[in-house]
Amino acid sequence: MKRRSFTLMAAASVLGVGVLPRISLAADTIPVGSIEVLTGPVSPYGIAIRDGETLALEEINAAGGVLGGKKIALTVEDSAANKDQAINAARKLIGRDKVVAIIGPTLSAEYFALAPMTNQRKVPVIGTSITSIGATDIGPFCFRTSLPEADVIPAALRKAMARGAKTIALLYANDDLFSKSSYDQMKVAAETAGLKIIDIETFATKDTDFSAQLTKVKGLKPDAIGIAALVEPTAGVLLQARQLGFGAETQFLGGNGANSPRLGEIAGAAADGIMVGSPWFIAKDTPQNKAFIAAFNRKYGKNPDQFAAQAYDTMHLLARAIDKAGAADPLKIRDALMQVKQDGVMGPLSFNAKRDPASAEGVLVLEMHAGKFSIAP
Ligand code: 1QQ
Repeated sequence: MKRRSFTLMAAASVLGVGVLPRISLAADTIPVGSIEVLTGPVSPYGIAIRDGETLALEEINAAGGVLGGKKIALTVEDSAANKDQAINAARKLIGRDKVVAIIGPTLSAEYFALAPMTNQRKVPVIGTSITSIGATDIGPFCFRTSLPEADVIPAALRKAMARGAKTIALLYANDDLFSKSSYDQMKVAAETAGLKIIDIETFATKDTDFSAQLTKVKGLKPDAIGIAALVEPTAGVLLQARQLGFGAETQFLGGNGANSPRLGEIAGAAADGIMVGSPWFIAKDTPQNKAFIAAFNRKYGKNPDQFAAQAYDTMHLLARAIDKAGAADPLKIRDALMQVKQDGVMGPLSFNAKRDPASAEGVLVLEMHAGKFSIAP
């Protein structure tokens, strides 16, 4: 035994790292990959996703795994919000780990960068936080369980209008794919609903000074302001808006980037009153959601957010698809993904013919107060 492991170690050092784990993983585990933003300012989303999928993975494996007793082995790679790093991670997961499917990546910019390659390699990729228009059109191996902004934003705009808003200014980060797509959807939704757009301003995701844009917007006195950006710049806009005197008379609206507890952590009271459309809410009164929140708290000592909930459901759905496929075969798993259904923490989940979530019925409008979301009254 000693001698054998020495030989394996010698072989590993000649062939490079990673040989031993490949040998020990062998046939009794099903390799699944995940690519998430685990470092940097975007990491609150990616860490929530990793936590959610890991909890689901543990439940699946504890309940006997998939394919008659095989455990799922999850490898999570950090993309650091970098497109090239995300592509390299996908190459590594497919080439080295032979994953049967990939969950992620976190950002639309990363998804659009890597999905043409993963689609060509015929490995299913399932975005759990991808909300940009057209993501799954990249090819038949491209899925998402997150609702596109087009399904979510109109609900928040309608709520603002029901509260009396007639005019809106839109601010967005024009250097990020999600932010631009979120803005496009805000624009279409406003035009469709008859909310008059009186100004459009842009900034970059790394910007910290929004005073020129906000000063201009203030002079125009819009009833509502839509911010299409990731969480840091959204918080930055809100903090500076309060400094410039915007108060409760202005209804702030956010896209998917704002639907994170991180917004309240950074912006504090400046985020009070911002509304987002959301497919999930912590107080959702279903047995699945209550069990999820209890298990998440036991494991991590904190509450989950939307991103954790979506990732949790996605891992469970993927496990169902692997079982339905009857084999650790990415092609069969792709076909099985088109057929599986689940009633999870988000509600009923299955894919439509375009590999987007089949139903957008459960969309809620949430409003932040003291750093916490509640149902918008
Ligand atoms: C996207 C998003 C982001 C907010 C995910 C974190 O919705 O990139 O599509």
